[in-house]
Amino acid sequence: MALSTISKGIFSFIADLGVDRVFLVPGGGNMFLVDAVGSEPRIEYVTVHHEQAAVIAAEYYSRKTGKLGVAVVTTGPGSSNAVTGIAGAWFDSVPVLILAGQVKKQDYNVSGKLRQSGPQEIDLVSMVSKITKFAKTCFSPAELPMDLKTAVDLAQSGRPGPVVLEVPLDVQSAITSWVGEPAIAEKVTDNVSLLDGLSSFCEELVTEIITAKRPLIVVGYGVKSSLQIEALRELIVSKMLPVSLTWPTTDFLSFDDELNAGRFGVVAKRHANIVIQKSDFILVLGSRLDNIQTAFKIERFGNRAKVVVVDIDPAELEKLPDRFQKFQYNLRDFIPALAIAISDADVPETRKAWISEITELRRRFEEEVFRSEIKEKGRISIYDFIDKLSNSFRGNEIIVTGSSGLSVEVFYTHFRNLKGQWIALTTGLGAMGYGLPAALGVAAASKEKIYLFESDGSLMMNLQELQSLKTLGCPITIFVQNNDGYASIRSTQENYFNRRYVGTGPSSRLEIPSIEKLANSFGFEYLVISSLDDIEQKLALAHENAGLMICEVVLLRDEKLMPKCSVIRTEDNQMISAPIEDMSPLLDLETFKSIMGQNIDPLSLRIRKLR
Ligand SMILES: Cc1ncc(C[n+]2csc(CCOP(=O)(O)OP(=O)(O)O)c2C)c(N)n1
Ligand SMILES: [Mg+2]
Repeated sequence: MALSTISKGIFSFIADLGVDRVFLVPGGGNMFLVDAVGSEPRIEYVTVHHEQAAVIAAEYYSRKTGKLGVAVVTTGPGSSNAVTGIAGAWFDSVPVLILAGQVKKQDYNVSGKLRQSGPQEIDLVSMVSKITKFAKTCFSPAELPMDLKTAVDLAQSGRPGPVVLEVPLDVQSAITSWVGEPAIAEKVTDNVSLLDGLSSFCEELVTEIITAKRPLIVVGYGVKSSLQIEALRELIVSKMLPVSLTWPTTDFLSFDDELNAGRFGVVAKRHANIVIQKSDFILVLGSRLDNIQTAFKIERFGNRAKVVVVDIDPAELEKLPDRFQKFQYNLRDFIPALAIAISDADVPETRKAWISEITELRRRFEEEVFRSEIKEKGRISIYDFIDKLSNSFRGNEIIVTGSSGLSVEVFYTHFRNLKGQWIALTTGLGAMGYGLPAALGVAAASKEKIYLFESDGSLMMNLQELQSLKTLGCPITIFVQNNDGYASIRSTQENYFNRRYVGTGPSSRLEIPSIEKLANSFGFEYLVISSLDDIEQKLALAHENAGLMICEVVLLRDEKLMPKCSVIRTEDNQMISAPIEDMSPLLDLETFKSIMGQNIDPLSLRIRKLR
């Protein structure tokens, strides 16, 4: 019987899962794990320059491939650096395994009374207990195969999410005959079968969908993470069902598809929110309907509709108002079952009128753009850039964006996505610094050229990963939005603090270095867009480039994000959120009533008086 280290067994097991890329930062505390990744012929490791980036890259590898993402970090600072990435994968339900080094058992702070016992020891397991599905320090080589299998099963089953396995040095190096073949896992509690009543529920649902005059399907990220995008798309196209999308499902249908009712929320195109409030039957699939999506008033969401929600997570269902009908199913089971139940149903005549109404609303508000009145020489409006960028694509591109800031918000409001594009961001955490490592994870998973849309402040937060992209060498064009720092926070400081700027731009001690010099030092080709005159040619050059390119886009510094659902101050200094369908700049009352009917929310009258 051949003997090897436990670490080699771990990566043999991971390679058996089909995982072919692992992201890592080496250290003393994970040295056997690192050596084992390097020796596993089926895995190509990707070295990054910060553990936060390793976890983010693993998250995006998973998003792109549908497989488990894997990151290897060392103990102490390697582990604490990983925490932000773990939080991001937790909120967005992405299966990532973090293998962390740990001091050997005899050095470990067993009582927990000391701050530290072993060299660089830190208790990652306790730190991430609330943001992981499973986190364990595995002290026993004999138990490790089972712990690993349990961790991997949990990460990928039920509502997916990150898992952490800390492996002490003496366990990493333990000699074993285990070569990574599947271990028997403990019963994975998350794998409960949720099929009770599924087919009769689907049949009833079909009747409601067919009899509704204005049905709408809300497509949440759960549809993507349960790998049901194709199946749902086929269903909605064949049954002509309009969909409302969230930012992470932007790429579900092209922007101009007649069934695409838009991306709704606090920051959205006006028609997208109006359609939600005009629908009479909404089926919400795998979307947690958070405050940013419902404009802080879940009770009013779909207020003229019967709302049915299907989600895997009972806690997400429980938080919803009693007015909603809630069903706990895994979309992997539910969507195929619905497809069968609806297959023979005819599309009712009324559907055409509803689709035309949506198309009409979209045409009316699609072009609604609020450029800054101010002109600055050598700077362009982000609205113009997004417009030209949308036009410059042909379809089928891979596009990754940053996760925070005004530029990203404008992107998800105004970008016109085309057929076949794959678009991704991490939403829940909303952290700066995601763009570069996210692009790295996707680049490692894909052979094709990728595009990254990122803003200058966020770029700075994981700048070192430009080098990881260079080392990986996959073709990429990075559009860096230069608006002199933190435009979104400057806007807050303008509105709430009478323009007392603190740490948000060059005048308040926040500077961004020359993007051109950065491109040069990291070995990227450089291009700058600062005028509309030659923007098409420049974009064409960016598309033609088959290497590594940074394209700096010099933007007006302080454009406003519009339209949006405003927060309005009342006479007695209370803050109230405007109704989701009534975005600012507010339409005049008669126009608004002509769209929504006479029966509008009284709040719409009140906010017009307060203005
Ligand atoms: C890690 C992290 N720290 C702080 C914040 C708070 N924050 C939100 S947006 C923002 C500024 C973003 O600037 P930039 O990336 O340049 O985008 P812009 O708003 O300028 O388009 C900050 C500091 C955050 N989201 N994430
Ligand atoms: Mg900026």
